[in-house]
Amino acid sequence: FLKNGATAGVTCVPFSGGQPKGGVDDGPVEMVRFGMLDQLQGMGYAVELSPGMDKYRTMKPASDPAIGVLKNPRYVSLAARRVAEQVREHCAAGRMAVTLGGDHSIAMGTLVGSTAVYGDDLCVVWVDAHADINTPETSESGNLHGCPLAYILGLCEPAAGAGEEEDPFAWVPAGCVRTDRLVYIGLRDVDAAEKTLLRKHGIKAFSMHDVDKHGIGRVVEMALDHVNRDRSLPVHVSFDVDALDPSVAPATGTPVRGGLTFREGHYICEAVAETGCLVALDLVEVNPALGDPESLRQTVAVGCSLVRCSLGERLL
Ligand code: B3U
Ligand code: MN
Ligand code: MN
Repeated sequence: FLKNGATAGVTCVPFSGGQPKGGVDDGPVEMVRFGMLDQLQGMGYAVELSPGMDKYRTMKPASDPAIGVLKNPRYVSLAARRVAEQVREHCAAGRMAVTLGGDHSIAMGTLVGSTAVYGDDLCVVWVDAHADINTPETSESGNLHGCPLAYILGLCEPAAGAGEEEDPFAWVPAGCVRTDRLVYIGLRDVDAAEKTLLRKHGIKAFSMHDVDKHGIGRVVEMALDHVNRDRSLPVHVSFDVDALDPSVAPATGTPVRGGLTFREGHYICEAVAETGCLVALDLVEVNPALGDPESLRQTVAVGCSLVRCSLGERLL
């Protein structure tokens, strides 16, 4: 799929509006400061950086009252819509689209962008402690980083006749990712209503229980078999750093015990890279404001190394 796979199209999204904790907007800058772009160039990639990343901070509407339970709905919508356009441009140019968040609500944008180019062939591997599939009806927190997949898969009830004014996410093509082309790895903190949605729509998920039971090698193989048996379809990996155990990635907004080890996280990235099918990668929820300087360094470093492994860095 990648005509020009040696170019990484990097989009930095300093955005925190999908959840309440400040600091996650500094994730991308810290990763770049740690050398992310130089590291990709060192691996032989040309790097094309999306312009105007500071706009994500300044595009916050002056007034953005909650719609139902949903917090910052207009801001999240505006940011994700811009992400969608920047990712779409990278994919359309045949670049490997790498998006550094920012909270996970921005994946609404990355997936609209990648599917705009690859259509519903696109397979999604969602690596996360959480399912991020709440609808506006099921969300208890009102935080939109817990909702992106519900919009993408088309699980949200469209308010009858609602336009942009009532539904800021009316621009998201509902169902742009097929439910049978999504697979989760790493789940361990899933709301009751989310479990019902996963069951109802027959969405494949490998929890930490499955990782313990089968080992990460077998889990990744089963996950790829489910969405992409022939290893012929384009793959988008959306990696929430909280999928990793908090001992490995402590600087994140909603750490959950019992997560992926350092190696298990990297193995997922390496195994997807080996298929040659990766077209887009999100690395989200690195929050440099949480924890001591060593926690921050550790989390930023692991974020960068997950990106490098996904883009083909090998141990030998
Ligand atoms: N499912 C909960 C919690 C959560 C989701 N994503 C994160 N936390 N990081 C929610 O708020 O929707
Ligand atoms: Mn998460
Ligand atoms: Mn997430």
